[in-house]
Amino acid sequence: MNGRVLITSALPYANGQLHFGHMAGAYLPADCFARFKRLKQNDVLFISGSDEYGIAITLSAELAGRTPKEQVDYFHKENVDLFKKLNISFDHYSRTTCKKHAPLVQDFFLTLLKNGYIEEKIVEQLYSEEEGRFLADRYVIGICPKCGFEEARGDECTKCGGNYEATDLKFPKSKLTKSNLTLKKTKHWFFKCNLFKDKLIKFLEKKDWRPNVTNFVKPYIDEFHERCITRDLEWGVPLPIDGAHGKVLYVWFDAPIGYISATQEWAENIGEVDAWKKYWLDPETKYVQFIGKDNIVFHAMIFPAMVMGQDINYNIVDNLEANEFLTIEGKRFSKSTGWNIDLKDFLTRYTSDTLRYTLAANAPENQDSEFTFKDFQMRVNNELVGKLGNFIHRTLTFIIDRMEQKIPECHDFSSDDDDFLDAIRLKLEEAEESFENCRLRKAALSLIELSSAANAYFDLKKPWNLLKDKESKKELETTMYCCLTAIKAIALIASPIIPESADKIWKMLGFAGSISTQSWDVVIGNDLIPGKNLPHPKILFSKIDDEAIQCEISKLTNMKTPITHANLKEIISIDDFSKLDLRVGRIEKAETIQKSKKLLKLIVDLGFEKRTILSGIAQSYENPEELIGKRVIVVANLKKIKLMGIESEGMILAASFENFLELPSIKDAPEGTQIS
Ligand code: B3M
Ligand code: ZN
Repeated sequence: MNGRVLITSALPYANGQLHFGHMAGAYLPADCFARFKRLKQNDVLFISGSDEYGIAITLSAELAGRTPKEQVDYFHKENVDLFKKLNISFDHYSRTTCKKHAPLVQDFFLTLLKNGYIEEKIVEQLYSEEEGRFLADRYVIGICPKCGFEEARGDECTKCGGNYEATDLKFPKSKLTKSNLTLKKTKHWFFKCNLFKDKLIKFLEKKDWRPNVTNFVKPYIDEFHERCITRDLEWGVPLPIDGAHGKVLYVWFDAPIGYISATQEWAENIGEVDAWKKYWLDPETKYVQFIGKDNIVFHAMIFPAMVMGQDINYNIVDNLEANEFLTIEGKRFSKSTGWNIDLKDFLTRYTSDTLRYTLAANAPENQDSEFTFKDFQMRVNNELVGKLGNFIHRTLTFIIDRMEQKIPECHDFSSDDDDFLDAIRLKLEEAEESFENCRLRKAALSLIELSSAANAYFDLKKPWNLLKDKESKKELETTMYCCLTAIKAIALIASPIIPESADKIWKMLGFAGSISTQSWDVVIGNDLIPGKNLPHPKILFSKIDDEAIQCEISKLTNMKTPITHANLKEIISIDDFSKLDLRVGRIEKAETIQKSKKLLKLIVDLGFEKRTILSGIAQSYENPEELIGKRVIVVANLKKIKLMGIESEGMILAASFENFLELPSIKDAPEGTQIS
């Protein structure tokens, strides 16, 4: 067995569905690397798990009306399902709520404390009397200190992009209850990571990492300062010391330790409790981490510093593969604007291999890259179907139909054959180097270039002509033998990127089992055996038509912004609700009001009387006549109010979204019917 390799992918938060960007950044590249290293007979352990603590979880849970535990249980399962669908070959996928995790995190903390790397401090934080708790920045809203925006978040302003502390907000309020907040003193624990500055500089100097990572880290090293590692929260790893009631460790303190606890859990599951030590304690093990670029500081500096402060010499990252972002049709993914392709839904229409190939070919390695549906279609139709699939299909059907379905003999090579075999060797070498250096774009390119070269060779040799002439029998056999050798090479290069298809190709060459269990070098070194029967070829990929792609594009661009934050108002009793008198009303007349852009004057028939109601829906209904006859919901016992000199005698209900007001309408119930 070759050297030992520990591979980890960033632990995704269990608070929402994974998207294309996650896959392209931290999971697909890691999976291809793990699959390649297994083929190279390395002792590989590929680990990840769900990140389940912290404010990102509690906030999303509260907004979704779930407990944090319910939230992480739900999304952990979603994560697991999606990774399975995409054939991400983790050896173990754990979660930070697993029982091994908290004790190990606490041990990390206590060791740092004992060794003098932790300091207690009293700081002032925003406190809600009403909720009886300190609120972390993400729970706070207020007036932006920079631009005056009234709904600014506690950590940044979504309007002007300003960054500040939550305590800088004017009139800070609780995001959830809108209660007013005051400053109150509280104790927190700080990690003096700056004490590791020199050690870290030396550690980083020895690394030959991608420029995007090294350049990113530099400014942070200069300003390395101690970091608060505790939070006032109930959901997290509790501080294992007296006098710290209600405090948990900051999620970025606990999460990276999850790589180790997950490995310990894996070891326990396989019944060899100490097996994790080979990966974490043996300095001969190579440790490669895959992350998105927003996680660089924690993986390149803070976690290494945490490890440097331990008494046990855990391995520290050797290669940090941080990928850039993937945009979609030119824009960043965004949950809040709905600019997102639902990955799970996408995989009901397209195979995981077509997506894996497209993401690999566009991997955001040195700069942000883009996923577009047109490109996806081009990759599938021109490259996977047109080049790779076409070559395999034409070769195999030729042998099956014209050459008794058997692997032919191989005779003397012509110079064309030699050139082709050299080209195959070269592409295999290129691909090997690309995989070794986690260069997925290049590896995907080698795969397609090999397919193109193979098609060109097939066209050059014209086996259908050779078939006509008995004299050419040997040449024909050698030609087709070379083509099959190319297919074997294609299966091998394909295996890390498109594993399902690679297995199909492997079977089409008459082999049993999965190519992923083979050795890269042995597959290359072993020649195909003439005389062996070949099975009938199967379709590898299908073309995607223009209509389907158009449909995907319009689905994305017409996507309505999903409401992801419940922002519920204060809870009311049924008695409060029953004070409202809601009635069915039919709009009898609708006209614009001079000098008002927003208001329409409606005459609404409630059956027992007619009302004049002013409604702010003018901008949503440019032709007020279209409202006539619509039966709407009227708040019939609302106090009258005078607007623009006209008395309004009620209100009609409307759903407001994306600057549009939509009127719910009643079909059968007559005017005046009470709605409750
Ligand atoms: N969960 C952040 C993220 O999903 C975080 C990574 C943890 S890796 C230890 O981007
Ligand atoms: Zn602002």
